Amino acid sequence: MTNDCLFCRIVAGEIPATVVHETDRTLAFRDIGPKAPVHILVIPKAHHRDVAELATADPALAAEVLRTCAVVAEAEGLPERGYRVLFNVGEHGGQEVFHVHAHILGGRPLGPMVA
Ligand code: IU
Repeated sequence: MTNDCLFCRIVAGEIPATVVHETDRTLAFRDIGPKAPVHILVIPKAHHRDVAELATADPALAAEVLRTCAVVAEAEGLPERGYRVLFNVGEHGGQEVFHVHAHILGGRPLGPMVA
C-alpha cells in the first residue's frame, strides 16, 4: 500500500469503486470514465508500477490478474462476441495511474487496434 496511489486506496476501501469481482490477490472494478459499454479494470491488490514490473517481480500474480480478466469477461457475457484486454505502460503508452491495471473493454465492436 502506498498512500499516494489511487488504486491502493481503492483496495484499502478509502476511495469508492464499483467492484465486480474480488479474489485474495486481485480486484476488478468498473472504470469511472468508461470508453466502451463494458469497461472494467483488473488490478493486483499489491502495488506494482506496471505490467512489466509485475511480470518480473511476481509472475504468478501476473497470471492471476489475467485469470481474473477471463473470469470477469465471462461474467459480463463478453467472450461470445469478443473483447479487448490491454495494459498501458508508461507515459508514452498512455498510463495515467501507476498501479498496474488491465483494461477489459467490450460490449460493442472495437475495430482494429489503433496506436
Ligand atoms: P491508464 O491506463 O492509467 O490511462 O488508465 C487509468 C484509468 O483509471 C482510466 O481509464 C480512468 O478512467 C480510470 N480511473 C478510475 O477508474 N477511477 C478513478 O478514480 C480514476 C481513474 I482518477
